[in-house]
Amino acid sequence: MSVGKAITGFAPRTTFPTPNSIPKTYFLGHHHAGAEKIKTILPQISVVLECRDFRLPLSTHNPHLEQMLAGRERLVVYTKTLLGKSSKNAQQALRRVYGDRVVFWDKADKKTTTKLIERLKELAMQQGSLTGLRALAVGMPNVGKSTLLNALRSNGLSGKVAKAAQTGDQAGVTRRVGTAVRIIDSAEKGGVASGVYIMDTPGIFQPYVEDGETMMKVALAHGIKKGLIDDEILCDYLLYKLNLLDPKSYRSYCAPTNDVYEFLEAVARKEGKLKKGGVPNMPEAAARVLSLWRDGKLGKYVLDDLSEETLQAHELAQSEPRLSLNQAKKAMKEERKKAKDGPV
Ligand SMILES: Nc1nc2c(ncn2[C@@H]2O[C@H](COP(=O)(O)OP(=O)(O)OP(=O)(O)O)[C@@H](O)[C@H]2O)c(=O)[nH]1
Ligand SMILES: [Mg+2]
Repeated sequence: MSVGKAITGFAPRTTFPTPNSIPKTYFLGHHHAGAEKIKTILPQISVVLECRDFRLPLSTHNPHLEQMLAGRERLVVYTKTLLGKSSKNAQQALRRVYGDRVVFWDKADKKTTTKLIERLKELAMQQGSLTGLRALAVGMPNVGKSTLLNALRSNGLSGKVAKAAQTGDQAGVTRRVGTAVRIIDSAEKGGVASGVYIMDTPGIFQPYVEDGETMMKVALAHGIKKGLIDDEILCDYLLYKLNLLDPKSYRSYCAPTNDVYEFLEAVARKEGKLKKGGVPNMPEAAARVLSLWRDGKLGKYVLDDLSEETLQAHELAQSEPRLSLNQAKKAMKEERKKAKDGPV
Protein backbone atom coordinates (compact mmCIF):
# COMPACT_ATOMS: atom_id res chain seq x y z
CA MET A 1 0.00 0.00 0.00
CA SER A 2 1.48 3.33 -0.98
CA VAL A 3 1.00 5.64 1.95
CA GLY A 4 0.35 9.21 0.91
CA LYS A 5 0.72 12.49 2.71
CA ALA A 6 1.06 11.99 6.46
CA ILE A 7 -0.32 14.52 8.93
CA THR A 8 1.46 15.03 12.22
CA GLY A 9 -0.49 13.67 15.16
CA PHE A 10 -2.89 11.64 12.99
CA ALA A 11 -2.45 7.91 12.48
CA PRO A 12 -4.64 6.45 9.74
CA ARG A 13 -5.96 2.91 10.01
CA THR A 14 -3.65 0.49 8.26
CA THR A 15 -6.20 -2.25 7.71
CA PHE A 16 -9.91 -2.40 6.98
CA PRO A 17 -11.52 -5.70 7.98
CA THR A 18 -14.06 -6.58 5.29
CA PRO A 19 -17.55 -7.04 6.78
CA ASN A 20 -18.97 -10.53 6.14
CA SER A 21 -22.08 -8.97 4.68
CA ILE A 22 -20.27 -7.86 1.51
CA PRO A 23 -21.50 -9.94 -1.46
CA LYS A 24 -18.86 -11.54 -3.64
CA THR A 25 -20.69 -11.39 -6.89
CA TYR A 26 -23.05 -9.41 -9.05
CA PHE A 27 -23.32 -11.76 -12.00
CA LEU A 28 -26.73 -11.17 -13.54
CA GLY A 29 -28.68 -12.82 -16.34
CA HIS A 30 -27.77 -10.14 -18.86
CA HIS A 31 -24.07 -10.45 -17.96
CA HIS A 32 -24.16 -14.15 -18.75
CA ALA A 33 -26.17 -13.60 -21.95
CA GLY A 34 -23.88 -10.72 -22.97
CA ALA A 35 -20.75 -12.80 -22.43
CA GLU A 36 -22.16 -15.66 -24.52
CA LYS A 37 -23.05 -13.24 -27.31
CA ILE A 38 -19.59 -11.65 -27.22
CA LYS A 39 -18.06 -15.11 -27.71
CA THR A 40 -20.08 -15.63 -30.86
CA ILE A 41 -19.17 -12.27 -32.44
CA LEU A 42 -15.48 -12.19 -31.53
CA PRO A 43 -14.42 -14.03 -34.70
CA GLN A 44 -15.70 -11.06 -36.80
CA ILE A 45 -13.86 -8.50 -34.68
CA SER A 46 -10.50 -6.99 -35.67
CA VAL A 47 -9.76 -5.11 -32.45
CA VAL A 48 -11.24 -5.20 -28.97
CA LEU A 49 -11.32 -2.00 -26.92
CA GLU A 50 -11.23 -3.43 -23.42
CA CYS A 51 -12.32 -0.65 -21.06
CA ARG A 52 -11.24 -0.43 -17.42
CA ASP A 53 -11.87 2.40 -14.94
CA PHE A 54 -8.57 4.19 -14.37
CA ARG A 55 -9.40 4.69 -10.67
CA LEU A 56 -9.56 0.88 -10.40
CA PRO A 57 -7.16 -0.42 -13.04
CA LEU A 58 -6.93 -3.88 -11.44
CA SER A 59 -10.35 -4.19 -9.79
CA THR A 60 -12.14 -3.47 -13.10
CA HIS A 61 -9.98 -5.92 -15.03
CA ASN A 62 -12.35 -8.82 -15.48
CA PRO A 63 -10.66 -12.26 -15.51
CA HIS A 64 -13.82 -13.75 -17.00
CA LEU A 65 -13.48 -11.47 -20.03
CA GLU A 66 -9.72 -11.94 -20.03
CA GLN A 67 -10.14 -15.62 -20.77
CA MET A 68 -12.52 -14.90 -23.63
CA LEU A 69 -10.20 -12.30 -25.14
CA ALA A 70 -6.97 -14.29 -24.95
CA GLY A 71 -5.03 -14.00 -28.20
CA ARG A 72 -7.23 -11.23 -29.67
CA GLU A 73 -5.91 -7.92 -30.98
CA ARG A 74 -6.74 -5.57 -28.12
CA LEU A 75 -6.26 -2.08 -26.79
CA VAL A 76 -6.73 -1.63 -23.03
CA VAL A 77 -8.57 1.68 -22.61
CA TYR A 78 -8.36 3.18 -19.14
CA THR A 79 -11.40 5.43 -18.88
CA LYS A 80 -12.08 8.39 -16.55
CA THR A 81 -8.35 9.13 -16.31
CA LEU A 82 -8.92 12.71 -15.16
CA LEU A 83 -10.65 11.30 -12.07
CA GLY A 84 -7.39 9.60 -11.07
CA LYS A 85 -4.97 12.33 -12.06
CA SER A 86 -3.61 12.98 -8.54
CA SER A 87 -2.03 9.51 -8.53
CA LYS A 88 1.04 10.71 -10.35
CA ASN A 89 2.85 7.48 -11.21
CA ALA A 90 -0.13 5.33 -12.04
CA GLN A 91 0.05 5.74 -15.81
CA GLN A 92 3.76 4.90 -15.93
CA ALA A 93 3.23 1.83 -13.74
CA LEU A 94 0.52 0.50 -16.08
CA ARG A 95 2.52 1.31 -19.17
CA ARG A 96 5.43 -0.69 -17.79
CA VAL A 97 3.21 -3.78 -17.69
CA TYR A 98 1.13 -3.39 -20.84
CA GLY A 99 3.43 -1.35 -23.10
CA ASP A 100 1.80 0.61 -25.89
CA ARG A 101 -1.34 -1.53 -25.82
CA VAL A 102 -2.72 0.90 -23.22
CA VAL A 103 -4.71 4.03 -23.93
CA PHE A 104 -5.53 6.61 -21.28
CA TRP A 105 -8.81 8.24 -22.08
CA ASP A 106 -11.28 10.68 -20.57
CA LYS A 107 -14.49 11.95 -22.05
CA ALA A 108 -13.58 15.46 -20.93
CA ASP A 109 -10.17 15.41 -22.63
CA LYS A 110 -10.80 15.61 -26.37
CA LYS A 111 -7.13 15.00 -27.20
CA THR A 112 -7.40 11.48 -25.79
CA THR A 113 -10.30 10.72 -28.17
CA THR A 114 -8.40 12.17 -31.14
CA LYS A 115 -5.38 10.02 -30.28
CA LEU A 116 -7.47 6.88 -30.11
CA ILE A 117 -9.06 7.73 -33.46
CA GLU A 118 -5.57 8.03 -34.97
CA ARG A 119 -4.67 4.66 -33.52
CA LEU A 120 -7.78 3.05 -35.03
CA LYS A 121 -7.04 4.66 -38.38
CA GLU A 122 -3.58 3.10 -38.38
CA LEU A 123 -5.08 -0.29 -37.62
CA ALA A 124 -7.66 0.15 -40.38
CA MET A 125 -4.90 1.01 -42.86
CA GLN A 126 -2.83 -2.00 -41.84
CA GLN A 127 -5.80 -4.30 -42.12
CA GLY A 128 -7.15 -2.90 -45.39
CA SER A 129 -10.43 -4.83 -45.12
CA LEU A 130 -13.05 -4.17 -47.77
CA THR A 131 -15.83 -4.06 -45.21
CA GLY A 132 -14.10 -1.77 -42.72
CA LEU A 133 -12.32 -2.35 -39.40
CA ARG A 134 -14.63 -3.89 -36.81
CA ALA A 135 -14.05 -2.91 -33.18
CA LEU A 136 -15.85 -4.11 -30.05
CA ALA A 137 -16.08 -2.21 -26.75
CA VAL A 138 -16.14 -4.51 -23.71
CA GLY A 139 -15.59 -4.17 -19.97
CA MET A 140 -17.16 -4.19 -16.52
CA PRO A 141 -20.44 -2.31 -15.88
CA ASN A 142 -20.37 1.50 -15.81
CA VAL A 143 -16.72 1.91 -16.85
CA GLY A 144 -17.74 4.15 -19.77
CA LYS A 145 -18.00 1.91 -22.87
CA SER A 146 -21.06 3.63 -24.32
CA THR A 147 -19.65 7.08 -23.56
CA LEU A 148 -16.45 6.08 -25.37
CA LEU A 149 -18.45 4.91 -28.38
CA ASN A 150 -20.33 8.22 -28.55
CA ALA A 151 -17.11 10.24 -28.20
CA LEU A 152 -15.36 8.25 -30.95
CA ARG A 153 -18.34 8.69 -33.21
CA SER A 154 -18.68 12.43 -32.75
CA ASN A 155 -14.93 12.94 -33.12
CA GLY A 156 -14.31 10.48 -35.96
CA LEU A 157 -17.16 11.42 -38.28
CA SER A 158 -17.45 14.75 -40.01
CA GLY A 159 -20.45 16.96 -39.36
CA LYS A 160 -22.90 16.73 -36.51
CA VAL A 161 -23.78 13.20 -35.44
CA ALA A 162 -26.44 11.89 -33.11
CA LYS A 163 -25.44 9.90 -30.03
CA ALA A 164 -25.67 6.22 -30.82
CA ALA A 165 -25.57 4.71 -27.34
CA GLN A 166 -27.44 5.47 -24.14
CA THR A 167 -25.23 6.26 -21.12
CA GLY A 168 -25.86 6.81 -17.41
CA ASP A 169 -24.12 6.75 -14.05
CA GLN A 170 -25.28 3.34 -12.90
CA ALA A 171 -24.42 -0.26 -13.69
CA GLY A 172 -26.47 -1.98 -16.39
CA VAL A 173 -27.49 0.89 -18.68
CA THR A 174 -26.59 -1.16 -21.78
CA ARG A 175 -28.37 -4.52 -21.66
CA ARG A 176 -27.67 -6.00 -25.08
CA VAL A 177 -24.90 -6.17 -27.63
CA GLY A 178 -25.61 -3.36 -30.09
CA THR A 179 -25.36 -3.24 -33.86
CA ALA A 180 -22.18 -1.96 -35.49
CA VAL A 181 -22.08 1.83 -35.72
CA ARG A 182 -19.71 3.83 -37.87
CA ILE A 183 -17.09 5.83 -35.98
CA ILE A 184 -14.72 6.70 -38.84
CA ASP A 185 -15.75 7.38 -42.42
CA SER A 186 -14.29 5.52 -45.38
CA ALA A 187 -11.38 7.12 -47.31
CA GLU A 188 -13.82 8.13 -50.04
CA LYS A 189 -15.64 10.32 -47.55
CA GLY A 190 -12.48 11.79 -46.05
CA GLY A 191 -11.79 9.05 -43.46
CA VAL A 192 -9.66 5.95 -43.80
CA ALA A 193 -9.76 2.74 -45.89
CA SER A 194 -13.29 1.30 -45.73
CA GLY A 195 -14.04 3.05 -42.45
CA VAL A 196 -14.18 1.85 -38.84
CA TYR A 197 -17.21 0.40 -37.05
CA ILE A 198 -17.73 -0.38 -33.38
CA MET A 199 -20.23 -2.43 -31.38
CA ASP A 200 -21.23 -1.65 -27.81
CA THR A 201 -21.78 -4.44 -25.29
CA PRO A 202 -23.37 -4.66 -21.85
CA GLY A 203 -20.97 -4.37 -18.92
CA ILE A 204 -19.99 -7.87 -17.77
CA PHE A 205 -19.26 -8.65 -14.15
CA GLN A 206 -17.14 -11.57 -13.05
CA PRO A 207 -18.93 -14.66 -11.71
CA TYR A 208 -17.11 -14.49 -8.40
CA VAL A 209 -14.84 -11.87 -6.83
CA GLU A 210 -12.36 -13.39 -4.46
CA ASP A 211 -12.15 -10.55 -1.96
CA GLY A 212 -14.71 -8.20 -0.50
CA GLU A 213 -12.37 -5.23 -0.80
CA THR A 214 -12.61 -5.41 -4.61
CA MET A 215 -16.40 -5.36 -4.33
CA MET A 216 -16.27 -2.23 -2.15
CA LYS A 217 -13.98 -0.49 -4.64
CA VAL A 218 -16.20 -1.41 -7.58
CA ALA A 219 -19.24 -0.18 -5.65
CA LEU A 220 -17.45 3.16 -5.07
CA ALA A 221 -17.20 3.47 -8.86
CA HIS A 222 -20.89 2.50 -9.23
CA GLY A 223 -20.06 -0.79 -10.92
CA ILE A 224 -22.75 -2.62 -8.95
CA LYS A 225 -26.31 -1.72 -8.11
CA LYS A 226 -26.79 0.99 -5.50
CA GLY A 227 -27.72 -0.44 -2.12
CA LEU A 228 -26.07 -3.84 -2.62
CA ILE A 229 -23.45 -2.66 -0.14
CA ASP A 230 -24.57 -0.28 2.57
CA ASP A 231 -23.60 3.34 1.76
CA GLU A 232 -22.21 3.89 5.27
CA ILE A 233 -19.87 0.89 4.92
CA LEU A 234 -18.69 2.28 1.57
CA CYS A 235 -18.07 5.71 3.15
CA ASP A 236 -16.11 4.07 5.96
CA TYR A 237 -13.97 2.21 3.43
CA LEU A 238 -13.49 5.41 1.40
CA LEU A 239 -12.48 7.28 4.55
CA TYR A 240 -9.93 4.57 5.30
CA LYS A 241 -8.46 4.91 1.79
CA LEU A 242 -8.50 8.73 1.79
CA ASN A 243 -6.68 8.75 5.12
CA LEU A 244 -3.91 6.65 3.61
CA LEU A 245 -3.75 8.75 0.45
CA ASP A 246 -4.26 12.25 1.82
CA PRO A 247 -6.40 13.05 4.87
CA LYS A 248 -6.61 16.65 3.63
CA SER A 249 -8.94 15.43 0.84
CA TYR A 250 -11.93 16.16 3.07
CA ARG A 251 -10.56 19.12 5.00
CA SER A 252 -13.45 21.35 3.96
CA TYR A 253 -15.66 19.16 6.18
CA CYS A 254 -13.57 18.16 9.18
CA ALA A 255 -10.13 17.45 10.60
CA PRO A 256 -8.60 14.02 9.86
CA THR A 257 -10.59 11.28 11.55
CA ASN A 258 -10.91 7.50 11.48
CA ASP A 259 -14.49 7.72 12.68
CA VAL A 260 -16.92 7.58 9.76
CA TYR A 261 -19.78 8.91 11.87
CA GLU A 262 -17.78 12.00 12.79
CA PHE A 263 -17.04 12.50 9.07
CA LEU A 264 -20.66 11.96 8.00
CA GLU A 265 -21.96 14.24 10.72
CA ALA A 266 -19.64 17.01 9.53
CA VAL A 267 -20.84 16.51 5.93
CA ALA A 268 -24.48 16.51 7.07
CA ARG A 269 -24.01 19.80 8.92
CA LYS A 270 -22.14 21.55 6.14
CA GLU A 271 -24.43 20.35 3.36
CA GLY A 272 -27.67 20.88 5.30
CA LYS A 273 -28.56 17.18 5.37
CA LEU A 274 -30.46 17.49 8.64
CA LYS A 275 -33.60 15.98 10.08
CA LYS A 276 -36.07 17.76 12.35
CA GLY A 277 -34.35 19.37 15.33
CA GLY A 278 -31.06 19.64 13.43
CA VAL A 279 -30.23 15.93 13.78
CA PRO A 280 -27.77 14.85 11.04
CA ASN A 281 -29.37 12.68 8.37
CA MET A 282 -26.67 10.02 8.07
CA PRO A 283 -28.05 8.12 5.03
CA GLU A 284 -28.31 11.38 3.08
CA ALA A 285 -24.84 12.45 4.16
CA ALA A 286 -23.46 9.05 3.09
CA ALA A 287 -25.14 9.30 -0.33
CA ARG A 288 -23.67 12.80 -0.70
CA VAL A 289 -20.15 11.60 0.15
CA LEU A 290 -20.37 8.85 -2.47
CA SER A 291 -21.61 11.26 -5.08
CA LEU A 292 -18.81 13.75 -4.27
CA TRP A 293 -16.25 10.95 -4.58
CA ARG A 294 -17.68 9.74 -7.92
CA ASP A 295 -17.44 13.29 -9.25
CA GLY A 296 -13.81 13.61 -8.17
CA LYS A 297 -14.60 16.16 -5.48
CA LEU A 298 -12.94 14.26 -2.63
CA GLY A 299 -9.65 13.78 -4.42
CA LYS A 300 -8.75 12.29 -7.77
CA TYR A 301 -7.08 9.05 -6.83
CA VAL A 302 -6.41 5.59 -8.16
CA LEU A 303 -7.61 3.27 -5.40
CA ASP A 304 -5.80 0.08 -6.46
CA ASP A 305 -2.26 -0.47 -5.30
CA LEU A 306 0.01 -0.34 -8.37
CA SER A 307 3.30 -1.36 -6.79
CA GLU A 308 5.51 -3.60 -8.91
CA GLU A 309 4.76 -6.65 -6.72
CA THR A 310 0.99 -6.15 -6.83
CA LEU A 311 0.97 -5.67 -10.58
CA GLN A 312 3.04 -8.80 -11.11
CA ALA A 313 0.84 -10.85 -8.80
CA HIS A 314 -2.23 -9.52 -10.59
CA GLU A 315 -0.93 -10.53 -14.01
CA LEU A 316 0.08 -13.98 -12.76
CA ALA A 317 -3.36 -14.51 -11.24
CA GLN A 318 -4.97 -13.93 -14.66
CA SER A 319 -3.65 -17.22 -15.97
CA GLU A 320 -4.86 -19.21 -12.97
CA PRO A 321 -8.05 -21.24 -13.37
CA ARG A 322 -11.16 -19.39 -12.12
CA LEU A 323 -14.32 -20.70 -10.55
CA SER A 324 -16.98 -21.76 -13.05
CA LEU A 325 -20.41 -20.19 -12.71
CA ASN A 326 -21.71 -23.23 -10.82
CA GLN A 327 -18.73 -23.33 -8.51
CA ALA A 328 -19.20 -19.60 -7.93
CA LYS A 329 -22.86 -20.09 -7.03
CA LYS A 330 -21.90 -22.79 -4.54
CA ALA A 331 -19.20 -20.58 -3.01
CA MET A 332 -21.71 -17.72 -2.71
CA LYS A 333 -24.19 -19.94 -0.92
CA GLU A 334 -21.49 -20.88 1.58
CA GLU A 335 -20.54 -17.21 2.01
CA ARG A 336 -24.16 -16.29 2.72
CA LYS A 337 -24.45 -19.07 5.27
CA LYS A 338 -21.23 -17.89 6.94
CA ALA A 339 -22.53 -14.30 7.00
CA LYS A 340 -25.76 -15.44 8.66
CA ASP A 341 -24.00 -17.57 11.26
CA GLY A 342 -20.99 -15.42 12.03
CA PRO A 343 -20.52 -11.86 13.27
CA VAL A 344 -21.00 -9.14 10.68
N1 LIG B 1 -15.58 11.85 -15.60
C1 LIG B 1 -15.78 10.90 -16.53
N2 LIG B 1 -16.95 10.25 -16.54
C2 LIG B 1 -17.14 9.31 -17.49
C3 LIG B 1 -16.15 8.98 -18.44
N3 LIG B 1 -16.63 7.99 -19.20
C4 LIG B 1 -17.87 7.72 -18.77
N4 LIG B 1 -18.19 8.52 -17.74
C5 LIG B 1 -19.45 8.52 -16.98
O1 LIG B 1 -19.60 7.24 -16.42
C6 LIG B 1 -20.96 6.85 -16.41
C7 LIG B 1 -21.12 5.52 -17.10
O2 LIG B 1 -20.92 5.67 -18.47
P1 LIG B 1 -21.50 4.66 -19.55
O3 LIG B 1 -20.87 5.01 -20.85
O4 LIG B 1 -22.97 4.56 -19.48
O5 LIG B 1 -20.85 3.28 -19.02
P2 LIG B 1 -20.98 1.81 -19.62
O6 LIG B 1 -19.66 1.16 -19.46
O7 LIG B 1 -21.55 1.87 -20.98
O8 LIG B 1 -22.01 1.17 -18.59
P3 LIG B 1 -23.00 -0.11 -18.76
O9 LIG B 1 -23.69 0.03 -20.06
O10 LIG B 1 -23.90 0.04 -17.59
O11 LIG B 1 -22.12 -1.29 -18.65
C8 LIG B 1 -21.73 8.00 -17.09
O12 LIG B 1 -22.24 8.82 -16.08
C9 LIG B 1 -20.65 8.71 -17.89
O13 LIG B 1 -20.92 10.08 -18.08
C10 LIG B 1 -14.91 9.71 -18.38
O14 LIG B 1 -13.99 9.49 -19.16
N5 LIG B 1 -14.80 10.65 -17.40
MG1 LIG C 1 -23.26 1.10 -21.74
